Amino acid sequence: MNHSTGNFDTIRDLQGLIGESICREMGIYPLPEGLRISVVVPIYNEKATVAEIVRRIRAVPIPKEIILVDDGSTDGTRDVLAAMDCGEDVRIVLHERNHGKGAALKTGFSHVTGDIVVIQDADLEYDPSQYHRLIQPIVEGVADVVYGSRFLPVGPHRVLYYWHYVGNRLLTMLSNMLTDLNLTDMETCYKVFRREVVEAVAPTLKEKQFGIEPELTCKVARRKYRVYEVGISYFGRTYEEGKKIGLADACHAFWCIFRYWWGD
Ligand SMILES: Nc1nc2c(ncn2[C@@H]2O[C@H](COP(=O)(O)OP(=O)(O)OP(=O)(O)O)[C@@H](O)[C@H]2O)c(=O)[nH]1
Ligand SMILES: [Mg+2]
Repeated sequence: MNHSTGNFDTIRDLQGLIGESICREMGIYPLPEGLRISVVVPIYNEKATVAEIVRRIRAVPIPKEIILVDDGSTDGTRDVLAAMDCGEDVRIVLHERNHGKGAALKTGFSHVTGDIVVIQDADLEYDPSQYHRLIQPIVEGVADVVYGSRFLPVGPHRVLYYWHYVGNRLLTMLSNMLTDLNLTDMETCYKVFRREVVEAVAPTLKEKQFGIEPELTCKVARRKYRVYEVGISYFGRTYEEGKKIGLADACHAFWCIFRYWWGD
């Protein structure tokens, strides 16, 4: 189903057929004229998935720019990027050496020009087909920020590490206690912002690695932006399949929750 403005009539027909509220529930709604999203993709050693994630992002029928930030990959990801048949919608930015996901995001944020900014990991854990539902609260004017939650029941979820799940829940709970937000998944990759939010927050970002997730969350809460959550499906990968985040990252995230609660 193409939801873009070009198919405005099809969407209106569908709304007439099954009702506007059911369409909205399914993430089927006409996009505002001229709307464009910016998808920021931090990439570190993702040779096996980077071409496919770009293909999937481009397949989403929403006008967009894609900003690929290669964070000093050494596994051949750069060769894949160099060989990629990129259109004008794709911009590739290279870090000479590895700095971490937070640094890659900050670089990506400095290039965005779209109305809505979506963070997209380069592995295939998060599926771009969910963009319509993710941006919907912003398009409808009720949200400034949307988090895609793996813990709200929508779509398929790969059953994986229990202790990883417990760690995620603990970090989210602690973050909630200090920010007074009732999020269910603070650590999600799918964080979506009105561009104005990124312009206000990005210059202040300090965390170069995975501490970026609690830092972003704390700074959004502190500035009193309107935050929504949307349930997403999740196709987690194992460490053997390339997952890199570990206990040290969880401990650092724990520390960051306090640090950014204490002050910007
Ligand atoms: N691990 C890691 N990832 C980076 C780095 N720089 C950019 N990235 C990208 O950041 C994204 C997230 O990294 P992952 O290793 O998938 O970790 P994760 O998916 O957040 O971990 P989970 O929450 O457990 O799913 C991926 O697209 C990475 O390629 C870096 O220095 N280290
Ligand atoms: Mg991942």
